[in-house]
Amino acid sequence: MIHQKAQFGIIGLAVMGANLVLNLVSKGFSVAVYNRTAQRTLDFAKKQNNSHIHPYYSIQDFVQALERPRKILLMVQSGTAVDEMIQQLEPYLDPGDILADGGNSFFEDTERRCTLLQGKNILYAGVGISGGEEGALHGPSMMPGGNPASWDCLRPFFEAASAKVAGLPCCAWIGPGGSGHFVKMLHNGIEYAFMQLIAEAYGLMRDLLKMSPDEISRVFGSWNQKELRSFLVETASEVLVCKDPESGDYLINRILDKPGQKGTGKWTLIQALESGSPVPVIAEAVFARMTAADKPRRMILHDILPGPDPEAAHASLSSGKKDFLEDLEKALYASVLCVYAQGFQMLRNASVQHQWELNLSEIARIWRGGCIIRADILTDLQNLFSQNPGLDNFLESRYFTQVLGKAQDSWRRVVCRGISAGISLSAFSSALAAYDAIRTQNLPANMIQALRDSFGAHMFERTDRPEGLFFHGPWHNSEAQISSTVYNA
Ligand code: NBP
Repeated sequence: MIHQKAQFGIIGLAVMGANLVLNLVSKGFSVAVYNRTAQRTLDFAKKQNNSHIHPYYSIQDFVQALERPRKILLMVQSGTAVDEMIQQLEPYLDPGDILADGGNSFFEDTERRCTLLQGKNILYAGVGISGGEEGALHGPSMMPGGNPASWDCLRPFFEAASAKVAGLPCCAWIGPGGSGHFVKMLHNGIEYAFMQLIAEAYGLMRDLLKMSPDEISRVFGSWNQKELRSFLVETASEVLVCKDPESGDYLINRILDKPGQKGTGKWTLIQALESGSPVPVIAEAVFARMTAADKPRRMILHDILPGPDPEAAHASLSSGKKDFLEDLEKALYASVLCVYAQGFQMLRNASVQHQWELNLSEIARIWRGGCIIRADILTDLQNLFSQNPGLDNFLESRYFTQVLGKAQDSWRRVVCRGISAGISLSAFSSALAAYDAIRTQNLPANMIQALRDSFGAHMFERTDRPEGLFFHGPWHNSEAQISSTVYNA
């Protein structure tokens, strides 16, 4: 009996891998599958019972069952599992075969693997995939990067599998090396910040306005009809009305306020610090999760540290609920804009630093469908970056300056109300502070320079001399006059 070779191979049959297999098979492709634990492969093949799914129980059989050049997608846990799989696969691969990693790998690992395999003529790609289980099954957003020679072979599979918006696949070649995984990492950073903002908006409605989950759900639902339309706002509306089958209560009321995190937010921050890209809302979102996760400390300090009377704050708003909700909608939109602006700015910086030549318009486009941060705002960003690819920060565009101009009073009222009531609004207030910082001509940072020079002789530039000339001040009695030097950076 002659076995037809499979067109594509997937290794790793947990949530993401299994659903991507089903997705590709539904598009008419034949897929060979392998999983480290054979039982998972066996269960999957038995459950699906689909002639287009070819299960294998040894790496060698799996590789030999694939059409050449072989196209293999790893969907295993990021980290050492990827290196282990590469090691196991390598002896059976031929020059020209394509190996792609669709997990959430750290982009520098992807760069390393890309270079390593390039030396063996194996075309390596690092593919950011977003959309969770549903996305993997029905169409994720896909961000492939790495060896560009891999793209022609991967393209038909990825474009078929990915989500479609306006008839186009939410998948585009991102660039060389680890750029695909970098873009996915930043996507996740934006996701962290967006979720923190939603959580804070929920907290204001729950604690300041004393609204029920049902009512809050309707508010998110109505916001999702307008500028804030997005997967996350829609999902917030949905999760709020889900009931707990055990207690009959709203499930949200029974969920412990201890969030988890898998690391992509932290990676975004580390990269932001290393590349000098300010992403304060993402930073606050990561720190807010850490603070929230430390529930025992919060329980102790709750009884010790004083705060304002929450009942008084609630009473003061009793007649202004409608106005406050209108303010909150505008404040959330303005803050979300700041998050995307910080994220895209970091992408631009990374593109320059790594010479990736990222196409920001295309990135906005492929994030419009399938992924967790899909939102209407991305349509505006796609158009904006396509009309002006060199745009440094999209908040400079006339459209967004007008939007922020209209929102800023509401934004300030929301942050003031929350702070007065003792409600922690780390993301909202960070977004507003960042907005105020970038629009301020004279920041008090001259004081920082004075202090640094006074105690550490770090020198400063002057307002009345050309930039690039550095001076040291006569801070101490023994120093009679200002000295200057030209800084040779
Ligand atoms: P997991 O991240 O939970 O990983 C489980 C898979 O990795 C199983 O197939 C497991 O095999 C395999 N694996 C492990 Br663990 N160690 C291995 C090793 N040393 N060698 C070979 N295989 C190994 O799966 P997932 O949630 O489907 O995610 C897959 C990738 O996609 C991850 O990188 C994840 O970060 C990323 N991602 C996930 C989501 C999501 O919503 N879950 C979304 C986007 C991206 P076993 O069955 O033998 O244990």
